[in-house]
Amino acid sequence: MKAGAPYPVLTPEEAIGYIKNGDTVAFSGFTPAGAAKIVPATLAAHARKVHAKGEEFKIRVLTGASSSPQIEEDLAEADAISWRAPYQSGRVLRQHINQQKVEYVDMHLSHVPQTVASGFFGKVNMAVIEASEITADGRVFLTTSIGASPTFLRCAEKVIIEINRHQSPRLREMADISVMPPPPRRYPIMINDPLCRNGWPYAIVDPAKVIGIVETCEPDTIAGFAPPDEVSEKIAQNVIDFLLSEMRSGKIPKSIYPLQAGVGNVANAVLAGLGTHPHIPPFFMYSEVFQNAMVELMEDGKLLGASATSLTVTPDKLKQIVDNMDFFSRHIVMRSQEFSNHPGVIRRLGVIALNTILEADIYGNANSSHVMGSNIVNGIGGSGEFTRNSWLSFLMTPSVAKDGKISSIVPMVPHVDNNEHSLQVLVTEQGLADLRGLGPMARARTIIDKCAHPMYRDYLKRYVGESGRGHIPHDLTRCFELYNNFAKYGTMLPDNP
Ligand code: 0RQ
Repeated sequence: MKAGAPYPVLTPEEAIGYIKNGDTVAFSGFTPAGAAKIVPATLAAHARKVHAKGEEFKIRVLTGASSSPQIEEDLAEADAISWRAPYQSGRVLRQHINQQKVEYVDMHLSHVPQTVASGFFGKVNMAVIEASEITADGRVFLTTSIGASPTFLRCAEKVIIEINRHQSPRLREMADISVMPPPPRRYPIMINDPLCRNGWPYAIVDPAKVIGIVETCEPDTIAGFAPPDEVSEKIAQNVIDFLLSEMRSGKIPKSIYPLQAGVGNVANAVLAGLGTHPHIPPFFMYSEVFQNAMVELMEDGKLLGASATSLTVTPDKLKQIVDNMDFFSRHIVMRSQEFSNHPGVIRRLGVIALNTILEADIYGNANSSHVMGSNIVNGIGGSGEFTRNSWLSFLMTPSVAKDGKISSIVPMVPHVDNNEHSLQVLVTEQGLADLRGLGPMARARTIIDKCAHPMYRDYLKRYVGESGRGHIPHDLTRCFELYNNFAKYGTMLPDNP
């Protein structure tokens, strides 16, 4: 069928007329990459007007992961979100979640498509999806992310397409899109190396569901990273030294397995360090987000290829990719998040996972999402899928936060999202604890000696020594003492100078 769509062109104001108070709306986007923009911004303005009249207007918001400022900031500031899944990283939205104004479902990202398709979230009333083109027969060419959009297009009752003229139509050359059928008819996933393709360059929608298209011309809003600080660089160095020693001993093959790197400055510093180290061989990545640092590494031949679900790069880097698409489309595959984060594929490829946490306890349970056990920062994101299923899992954190007033190594974490059974190697700027093969007491000794900041080591050793017997000794009257101290005195160890 000839490309060129017979869909009405709507103004954003006309489009939002189809979205009602209480609706569940699924927006495209995985990070701000490929996120819907003009429709949520117009919806936020509409919500403010409705609220000014004293009427209710809130929607339930689904995305692939975190999203555009129009969703995380504008819609949240307009008090127009009642429920949000599966991940966020917005300042305003975070506040609303912690004030319990927004109900937040923090979940593993590969679960999103099947959770939506199974109806576990109820009906999706509307999907708003950014694309570079939609054809008359319902082929939708996505832009800088795939995320969960293929499933949103299939499952939503109605669909609005934001055609973003700013996004290059050539982005489709990296897309490899398919949707997993429901169990028990699931087929083996034919991803046997990071660049395998098993789908199509487009997602599919029933044209009868498409209300219309809204035209826009806006770049993704993606900020660059701060240059790595001293602590991040030390953490990176500890990771690199360990990988090199494992390669020398033959535990990691000389050609090194595919890497995954999480979000944040520490992960970025590790990636940059690995990429520039003369003894780390060229490598592949099987990750979730394709980040800035990876563009140069790929051009330099250090990064041989990458699988991801979004191109979360700044506008200059995106231009570099688009201008050199003949090269990059041979080296990058963008998949739906049910494949980029699929536990079976991560296990099959032997991924080496590098993610950042807020804190860990002396036995190896980690918290990457809730400060003091209560206040959300972002969410678990893809870190659980990669940490649990990788061949080798690293979790990284500075040993202290807030100028040393908080220790990132504690007797018991008050929230666990990556647990002792998943974590293999814990890293801080102090050193690296290889926990493989260690029972709880040996883990505690290793983590305290290698990873805790010196000013907290004696306290942690005393805690273990005074906690009695058992497989994993704990004194339940004291396990949160450091947090109680912080709440009372503003520092975890008030007796320390
Ligand atoms: O507070 O904002 O007031 O300054 O927490 O800390 O060090 O700036 O965090 O940007 O490196 O992100 C875990 C949040 C780290 C991130 C986390 C305070 C600290 C600061 C933030 P301020 P940093 P980073 C998917 C990858 C989960 C999701 C994931 C994350 C603020 O990496 O969201 O991994 N991870 N996705 O001062 C109290 C502590 C603290 C603390 C730091 N112990 N207690 N506050 N802070 N440690 C997988 C992929 O494939 C991509």
